[in-house]
Amino acid sequence: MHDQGYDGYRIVISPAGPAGSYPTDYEAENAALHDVTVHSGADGVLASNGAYVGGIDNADSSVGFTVNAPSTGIYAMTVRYANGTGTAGATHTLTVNGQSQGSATYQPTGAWLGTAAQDQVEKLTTVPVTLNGGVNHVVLGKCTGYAELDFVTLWAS
Ligand SMILES: [Ca+2]
Repeated sequence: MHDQGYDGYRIVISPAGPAGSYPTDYEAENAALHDVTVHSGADGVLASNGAYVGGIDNADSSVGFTVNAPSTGIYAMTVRYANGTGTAGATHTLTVNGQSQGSATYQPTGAWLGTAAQDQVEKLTTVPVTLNGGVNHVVLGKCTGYAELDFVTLWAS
């Protein structure tokens, strides 16, 4: 577990131009992590960037993305995830700059990320996020059920 993870270099190069310059990917394993587990090495070989975040199991478990938006507005955030818990759905709380913006919902994917090819187990869920122009803190936190996170992508909407 590591508590750092702000991807400063990516922030520097994030486009400040028109919204059409999106999408931008943010790897979960590079986020600000609290009470979670990063899976890498052989376990992460099937994930984007060779790693993903699991163990989002406890009430205080969270994954915090520092994202840069070209202007204030509503964006679509797609989350690449796996939910291997059989038929049970899962949710994460969604907090942006300290304010609740609802939740992300994860339908079952049939397996966890370490056990099968990325395209077989990962699925995409999309949530709207309202961002300020500039730097924003987007946090996904444990809510119901269980899901692993690989990366999120922000799109102009
Ligand atoms: Ca990843």
